[in-house]
Amino acid sequence: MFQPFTEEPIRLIDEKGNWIGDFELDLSEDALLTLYRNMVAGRLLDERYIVLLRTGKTSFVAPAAGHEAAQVGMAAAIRPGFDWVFPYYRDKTLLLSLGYPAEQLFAQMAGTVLDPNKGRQMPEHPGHKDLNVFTVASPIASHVVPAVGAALSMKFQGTGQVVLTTFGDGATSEGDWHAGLNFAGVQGAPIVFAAENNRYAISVDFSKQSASARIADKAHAYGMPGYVVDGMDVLASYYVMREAVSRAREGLGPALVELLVYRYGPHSSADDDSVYRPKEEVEAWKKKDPITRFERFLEKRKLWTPEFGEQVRDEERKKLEAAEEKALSAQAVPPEWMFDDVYAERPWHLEEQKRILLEEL
Ligand SMILES: Cc1ncc(C[n+]2csc(CCOP(=O)(O)OP(=O)(O)O)c2C)c(N)n1
Repeated sequence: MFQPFTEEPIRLIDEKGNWIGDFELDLSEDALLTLYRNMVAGRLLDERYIVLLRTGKTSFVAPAAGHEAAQVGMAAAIRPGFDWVFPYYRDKTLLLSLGYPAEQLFAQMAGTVLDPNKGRQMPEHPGHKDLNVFTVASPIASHVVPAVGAALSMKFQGTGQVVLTTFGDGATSEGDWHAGLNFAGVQGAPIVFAAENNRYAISVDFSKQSASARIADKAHAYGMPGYVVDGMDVLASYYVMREAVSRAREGLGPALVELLVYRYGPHSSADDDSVYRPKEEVEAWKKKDPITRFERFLEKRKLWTPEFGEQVRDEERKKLEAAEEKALSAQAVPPEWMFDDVYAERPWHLEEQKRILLEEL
């Protein structure tokens, strides 16, 4: 349905909220409203994380406001709990939309016992075995190679599963990234590579990252289609991802999807973005907000009013408040848990270290 390697990003909703696709929209009203609700919930979750940081309940946040449409569109295009996701640290809205329980995300941020990973990762590094979510890894692009390996095993076993892996524009300069795409292309692995291109890798802007006009162009070299998408448009993000996922599921091999987004906040809580980008640039991007754009679209279809928007925000805020309360009132992860699950059977030296730690404590 979509042509790869377009010069202009693929768009289905214009900034006024008009549908500009050349095909029939085949999503029910409920499905459209779920996309909306998931974007609102992701934005609110992001805001709460910043409050956790400022109140000393967590130590690190990677703001994701501006990435919601891309992440919600991706989540809707795969089968949660069946397909595998290898995400990166900015994917809270993707994970929430996949059904990752909010209380477990909050518990991961605060290191309480409700974190399925037992508080062993730094904040913004969740993972979920039951949901087939690979634990986020800090070294940029290091998850891309294992994602390809997982996809290849699915191909060999004929499971019909697909892998989705996400990363930022900076990740595309890493050797791992190129090795992963090359191998996936050669082997025809059922994987979709999704670049959330927010134009900056911390302070490094895209012009210093790559001499290619588009990340999607790099797909040529690896023998797969590359799509560039307006990632502030939730329907474009969804439909292009859906096509890439179904190609992979049918055995047609991998694809690279570049979603053009913008992060409104700093790179992380350890960054001051005012030193490398003008405030006016951020403000201009906020005017293209993906949630507002989708509200305009829904309004034209009589599915949205300002009162309804307020109601959705209230409902989602209440759900998140309850989840946060549950997560943060749980016990802090006991330090000795670090010795669990390292090996199937704990070797003598870890027993020894555990004993010493408990004595010290
Ligand atoms: C291998 C490696 N090098 C450097 C870093 C430090 N670092 C953390 S995030 C980041 C920028 C990544 O930017 P991008 O991939 O564009 O994603 P974004 O954070 O913009 O969403 C860097 C360089 C790292 N974590 N791993």
